[in-house]
Amino acid sequence: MQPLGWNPDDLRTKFTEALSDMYRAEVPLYGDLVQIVRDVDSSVLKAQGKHPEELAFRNQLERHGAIRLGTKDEMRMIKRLFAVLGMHPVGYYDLKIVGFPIYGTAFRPVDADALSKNPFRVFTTLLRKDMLCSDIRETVDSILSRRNLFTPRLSKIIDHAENHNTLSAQQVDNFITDALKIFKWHSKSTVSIDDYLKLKAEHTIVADIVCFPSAHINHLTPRTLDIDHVQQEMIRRGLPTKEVIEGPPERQCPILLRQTSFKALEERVDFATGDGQVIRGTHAARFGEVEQRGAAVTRKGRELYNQLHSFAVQTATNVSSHKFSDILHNSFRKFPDTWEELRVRGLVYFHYSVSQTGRDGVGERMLTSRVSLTRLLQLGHIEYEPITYEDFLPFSAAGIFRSNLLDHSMALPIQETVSSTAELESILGCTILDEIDFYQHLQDDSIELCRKELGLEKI
Ligand code: OOG
Ligand code: NI
Repeated sequence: MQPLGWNPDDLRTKFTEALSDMYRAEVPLYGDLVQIVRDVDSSVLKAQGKHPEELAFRNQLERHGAIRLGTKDEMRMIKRLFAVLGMHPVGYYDLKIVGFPIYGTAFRPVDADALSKNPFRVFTTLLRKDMLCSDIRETVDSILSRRNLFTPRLSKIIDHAENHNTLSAQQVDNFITDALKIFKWHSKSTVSIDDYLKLKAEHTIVADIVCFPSAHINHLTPRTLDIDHVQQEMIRRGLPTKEVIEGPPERQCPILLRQTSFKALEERVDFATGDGQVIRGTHAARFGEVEQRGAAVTRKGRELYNQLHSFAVQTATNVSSHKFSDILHNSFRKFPDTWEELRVRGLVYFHYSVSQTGRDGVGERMLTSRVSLTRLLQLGHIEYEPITYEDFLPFSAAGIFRSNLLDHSMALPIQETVSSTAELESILGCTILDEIDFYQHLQDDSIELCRKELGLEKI
């Protein structure tokens, strides 16, 4: 049992709400996006004959955000902070594939119960100094050695939570207040305009990570029931909308993750000159995003996804976004689109449960001790539903980075990379959960529960 005053799920929800309020105040356009999502989701529910109030609480919370960190110490410390919120590293994402000097993971809840309470995740990346030239690396080091994202009070609270497994109500409040400081935006840079421009010339993301006193959250992302509709509404209401929706096309059986965003805003930043003057500049990093989630796919499903997606991308160089969507649709004809076929071909993960017929059957002792899953499904003793994908897609993330940080016309070479998971794990001081193993376990556990409930020796 969690001690009074600290339940990681409740704390995560408190934190998510506080972060959302802060971001809406900082980026009013994000508030407009949230309103669009509410309007679209209400009309979807109405069309289904449901009351908008039925829009579950879980659906109204933000689903994810992202931060970019500069040092190993910051990464290590943020891992400890997220652990207090019940969020742990899942999945390895390497943005070197598109030439960005960063890699990272997503901190998120890992058990089904915690996910159902609030699935909030933070896509967290770390600057890879080994990908910078030595002159830039020195500048980065000297700037970041003076930065401390974590107040002494916050560090103490994290120590206390780890050592005593308890937090008082006051500590919880202070934790939220001080943690928010890490994610807050500052319009005053910590560096001179010359250093900013020098780092920006190396890579926009280096300037974004290094030149500010906080690790400002760069976007928040609510979930929607109809992302195509949201995209149309964003365009209709004049938001600077990203041209294409990232991820798979619209399907009968949604898979993985589809995302769109409004592009990062050009914001005013003051740079001190050292003699009491300030130079005004601008910086674009913060945006608003929407996501629609579908089923988690197996390794085989992911391979097929990658293959069909890259085929579409390669075929579609220099075509309009409209054309791209047609090409993507066509390419994905090869990805089965009924749940049964996806299941039989082992492309998607499912949660299995015993049906009413199954429960009745137990009383009547209708089954022999060993029955196959296929047979149990045929008999209607077991039902299934797809498991929701809770993670990210590296290629989609690359598309989001690209549309927010670079001139859109700038093509990025796709580079072959060797996974540096072990290196990132040693920085974090813990293992990174493989997201596909995670879904496999969820599926296996659900089958095992069915076996027990049906009193079978083997399924
Ligand atoms: C993170 C981009 C990745 C997503 O939804 O794929 C991401 C960033 O811009 O720092 O959030
Ligand atoms: Ni995102």
